[in-house]
Amino acid sequence: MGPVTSYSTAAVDSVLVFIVAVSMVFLLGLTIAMVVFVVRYGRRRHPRPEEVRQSIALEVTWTLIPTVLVLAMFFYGYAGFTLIRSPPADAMVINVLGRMWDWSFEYENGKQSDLLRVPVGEPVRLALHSADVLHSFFVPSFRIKEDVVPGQENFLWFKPEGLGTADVFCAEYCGTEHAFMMSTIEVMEEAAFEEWYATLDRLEDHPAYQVMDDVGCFFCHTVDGTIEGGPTFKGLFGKARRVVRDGEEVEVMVDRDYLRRSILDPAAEVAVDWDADMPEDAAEDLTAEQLEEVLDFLEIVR
Ligand SMILES: [Cu+2]
Repeated sequence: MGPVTSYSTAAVDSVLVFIVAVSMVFLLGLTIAMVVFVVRYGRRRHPRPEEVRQSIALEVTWTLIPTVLVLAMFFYGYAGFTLIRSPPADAMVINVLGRMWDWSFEYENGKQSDLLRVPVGEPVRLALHSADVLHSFFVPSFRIKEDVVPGQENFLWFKPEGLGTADVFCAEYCGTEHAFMMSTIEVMEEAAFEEWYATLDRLEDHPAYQVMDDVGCFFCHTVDGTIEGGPTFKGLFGKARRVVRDGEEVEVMVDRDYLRRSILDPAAEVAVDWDADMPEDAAEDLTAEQLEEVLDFLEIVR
């Protein structure tokens, strides 16, 4: 399954295909004509040059055809551009803050997230702000990109088609970790989104919280950044960390798979700064569904 697309994907792609197709036809036609002329009118077959008189018909033709084609490219492109620059008035507004070197998102109800979660099929307007330098918000699979200029609000809008994820990059060089300034758009079912959107401003309200409390996670792990026996959950998700795996130090991304492995088999990959003393049977009492809920929880503790 490829990344999710937006209404704008087809608008941009059709212009691109049109321009490439026209260019290919001309490239091919001109190349063939050139070769034919070289062979046919070369000195060997045509030792005496001939004077060519003007041809009104020819001149009109080769002026008109490119003019029509260029205008078609312009209007085709302009239609797509207008679409991309015209967010519907009822679009959900999400504030985007770019800073060296990450993206964060704030919703109309004050909810904050590192991931841009949106419901499928709904128009979303992004209000782009920069906390420091020039960034650029780029969603390749949506074919949209916009500079994020400090001191002013820029905008983008999209309407995701289908469930799944789309990558977000910074497309304006903004410092040493520019290449890591990435995020993800997660397109969710309307109901799942509503549930996520409405809950959670208190972590204690998350369905996994009570489960984790019962299991004893919070004896060693905090959600507020303080350090007890083990690493804090705050800000853990989405970061890279160095772990020891089979006696070798490697770098891993803290994603759902890594966290699942760490919970089910704590000794398999131990972060370099920590001792391997998490109980092996920590997840013993969790059902598969609860484990996924715990992962949901760890994803939002920020
Ligand atoms: Cu940037």
